[in-house]
Amino acid sequence: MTVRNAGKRQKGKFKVLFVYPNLMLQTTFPLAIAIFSAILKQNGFEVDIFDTTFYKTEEITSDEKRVYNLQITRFELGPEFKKLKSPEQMYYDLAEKVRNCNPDLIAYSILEDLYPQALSLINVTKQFSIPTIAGGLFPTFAPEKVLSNDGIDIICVGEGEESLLELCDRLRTGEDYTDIPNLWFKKDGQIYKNPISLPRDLALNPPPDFSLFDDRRFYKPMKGKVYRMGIVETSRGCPYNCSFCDSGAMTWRKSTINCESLPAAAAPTPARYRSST
Ligand code: B12
Ligand code: SF4
Repeated sequence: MTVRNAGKRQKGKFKVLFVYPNLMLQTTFPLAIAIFSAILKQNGFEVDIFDTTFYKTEEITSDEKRVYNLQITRFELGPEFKKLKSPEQMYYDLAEKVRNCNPDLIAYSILEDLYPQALSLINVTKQFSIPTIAGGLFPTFAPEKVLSNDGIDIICVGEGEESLLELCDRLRTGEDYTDIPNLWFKKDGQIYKNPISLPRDLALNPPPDFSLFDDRRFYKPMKGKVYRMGIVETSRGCPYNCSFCDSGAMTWRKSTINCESLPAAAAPTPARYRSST
């Protein structure tokens, strides 16, 4: 087993620090992390997040580029969205976060566009020698590439709900975890691959945990106005196979799920999450 320091922190509470590389001010929150946070908390784990949304990593935002290209209507985010911190501060803050949080597992969720930023964040977290997993679309479709990074120990290929919980359980008790479906890991310079599991039954997912995120993550411009909004997942997967899209390439989930099978609780409605319309 080559995972750094795995099994050395079995006592006390087990903490997972999510790291979310993001485009500047791309405010809609990552649903995967909100779901994982809810599942992990339900199972007695502690969860924290480091999110790069409010650092000035680009000259202008992707939404501002769309305004410039006449794709969307001009909009004005409030003054609280103008207080962005520098990229240098981002690396310093991440190191501080890891020191203060002292996590047992660091968990990255990575989209392809954000892989370069993820690499620079991994350069910071790898100095702490804490077991580190990466999941999401990019590790799913470029697993060897991501796993070849010496700051990444484990990759999740495909869906993470069951694999991440199982991994945390086994790391907490010090058990071997190398047979967990969907996870790939490194050993003696080789990559070992576990098979992909059956698709997750979405009805098993608890309501996403929104409390993890900065409140500004719930605001998004649309048609020139800024709305408070969230994401409700009613299906996963696609039966088609368009060559430019990765949805069809996820062969393990070809059918969608009828939203009627979802519990009402999957669509969170408390006043705190009300729509601003
Ligand atoms: C909602 C959505 C958005 C929202 C929210 C994005 C977000 N951060 O979640 C908004 C509008 C902000 C958005 C923006 C963008 N998006 Co978008 N978006 C989607 C969409 C429609 C659904 C994503 C979703 O919530 N799925 C549900 C969650 C639960 O699934 P998931 O994220 O895949 O996570 C599962 C697994 O991947 C895995 N997993 C994920 N992370 C981790 C981490 C760990 C540790 C583990 C173990 C497992 C794991 O487990 C999860 C649950 O099983 C997808 C298309 C699709 N149908 O998937 C595109 C999609 C993800 N977006 C895409 C892109 C390119 C973008 C942008 C980069 C576009 C741009 N240039 O501006 C931006 C930036 C994204 C960002 N970093 O925030 C591409 C990604 C392609 C790629 N190869 O990476 C997709 C796939 C669309 C497409 N087919 O091209 N997007
Ligand atoms: S673009 Fe992607 S999600 Fe849309 S139909 Fe084609 S394969 Fe399915």
